[in-house]
Amino acid sequence: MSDTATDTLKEKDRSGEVVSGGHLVAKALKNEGVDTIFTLCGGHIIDIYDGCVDEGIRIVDFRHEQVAAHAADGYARQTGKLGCLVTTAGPGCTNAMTGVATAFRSESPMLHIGGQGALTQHKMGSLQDLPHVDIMAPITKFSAGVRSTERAGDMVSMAARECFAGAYGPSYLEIPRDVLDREVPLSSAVIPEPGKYRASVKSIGDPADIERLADLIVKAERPAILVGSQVWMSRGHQAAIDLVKDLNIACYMNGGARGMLPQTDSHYYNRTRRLAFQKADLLLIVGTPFDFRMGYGKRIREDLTLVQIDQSYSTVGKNRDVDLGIAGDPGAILSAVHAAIKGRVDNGSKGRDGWLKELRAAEEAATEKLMPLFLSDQSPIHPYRVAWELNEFLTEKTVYIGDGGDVVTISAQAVAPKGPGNWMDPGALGSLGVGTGFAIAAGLANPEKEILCYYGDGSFGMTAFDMETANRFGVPYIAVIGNNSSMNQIRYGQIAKYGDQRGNVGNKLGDVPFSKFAEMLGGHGEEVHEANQIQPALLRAREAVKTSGKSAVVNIWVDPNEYAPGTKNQTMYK
Ligand SMILES: Cc1ncc(C[n+]2csc(CCOP(=O)(O)OP(=O)(O)O)c2C)c(N)n1
Repeated sequence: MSDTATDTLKEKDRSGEVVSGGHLVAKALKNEGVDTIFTLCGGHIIDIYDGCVDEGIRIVDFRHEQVAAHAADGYARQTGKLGCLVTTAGPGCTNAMTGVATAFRSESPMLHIGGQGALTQHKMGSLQDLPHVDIMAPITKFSAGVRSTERAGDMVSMAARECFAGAYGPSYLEIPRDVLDREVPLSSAVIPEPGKYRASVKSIGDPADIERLADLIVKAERPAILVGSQVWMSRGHQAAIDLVKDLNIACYMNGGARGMLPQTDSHYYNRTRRLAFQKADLLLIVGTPFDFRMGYGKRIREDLTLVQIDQSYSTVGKNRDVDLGIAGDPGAILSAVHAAIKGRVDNGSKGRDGWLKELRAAEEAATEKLMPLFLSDQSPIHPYRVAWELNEFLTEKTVYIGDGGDVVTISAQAVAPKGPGNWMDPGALGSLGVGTGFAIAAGLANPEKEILCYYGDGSFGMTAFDMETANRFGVPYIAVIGNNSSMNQIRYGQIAKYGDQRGNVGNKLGDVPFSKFAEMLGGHGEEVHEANQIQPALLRAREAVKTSGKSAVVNIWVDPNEYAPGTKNQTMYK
């Protein structure tokens, strides 16, 4: 057996009698259903790559760990399986933190495996040494170090299991270089068998609560449901769709659940959430917390019957009292309630037509009000017009990713993804820079889909260089930039508070012709200055991506003096 703490160049033993830590990691990842790792190389982690080669696990290497981390998160969102990020020690880990933290606040199941200096050099000041386990602990569900080669695979399984315990989320595992490189007899290694180390997470809570909820639903005259990201992440969306349609319930979607119902569905609502929160007699909140995006629950009428279903026990009733709370799997719970209702003589669905009509009329009125902005042909281009054109452009097979401040907030007013999983956003951490990693992940997970990322110019500048990674791995995408040469979402509040002179400080960017960036990488680029040129440019970009296999950039110059309503009343801070 080699002592790889000192002999890092000793040729790998391929006899099959021994196995190294990196190979055990790869075996355990394979058992978890991981088919791809997202990474940026470093001497501490290369044995994992060698293991992945043996196990047939695809290695997607990036130019920045933050992007790799967002991609691992995005891959989990898109596949419903464990995402896996592998980074080297020290800066490899710290660069990835924003991606891991984004997954933490978005409840996305990803395993981050990080390198560390050799155990034999513990606390001696080895290259890139940092206390990773401590650093990562507050932004993961589980953070631990692997202390022996024999346990490397076992600990991967343990960390992966934690990612799916309750509300999903990330885990971190630090593996010292010598632990990873050391070769041990195969017989001494612990490798949990697939399917034998997990309980089902499809729990429905107390069956009596299912009956109670069934009662509440059949008796409700004005029910509404808000379906959140957990429902998509746990793939409970079909159960939600079946319930909503059969019971005739007004359905609102947020986060990853957007696209679950298409805009054309009669139960789809999105502009009347506030009204529904005020006028419903029964409101079901499923898989989304009462956080700032929900005004901490304050916008919901006090005396309606409020039911909260969540994967996490500790999210139920947080910030807002509820009448009934159920912790468990959203899809399993909704299916169980639906089944319980099927036995009832009258499920109450017919009596709700008037309520749905009332909401529909309000939806239409709200859309009517926005139409002049959506169709504005002003110059410089109104950001609402971009949002409208993007929505017109989307197909059932387009995954829409939003990465930016104001322009992206505005886009949510018009863009309605046309299928489940076709919406990706950073979630509660509000991290700019998710777009490029998400786009690559979405492309790798869905080779048959078109990927479009709408960026602010500030956001595009943060992580765009990994567009080269997208091109290198054959997953080109359409990048659309709402370019206002500023960090507008922040700028608005600064101008309002400090006036024009002091308000334009620290938020202005240069005028960058980003189309040239796509061209530099061998792709198609366009600069768009007129509203009527948006759609033709998008269509040309679609064609160019198909024919060239390279990402395209449509750089749309938008009016820097137009802002989203949420930015104007600073909803995010209330
Ligand atoms: C990583 C990160 N840094 C800073 C912020 C604060 N922030 C929120 S919106 C915004 C401006 C974003 O500018 P851009 O992407 O160009 O979109 P715009 O608001 O101009 O439409 C900033 C800096 C953030 N959310 N995330």
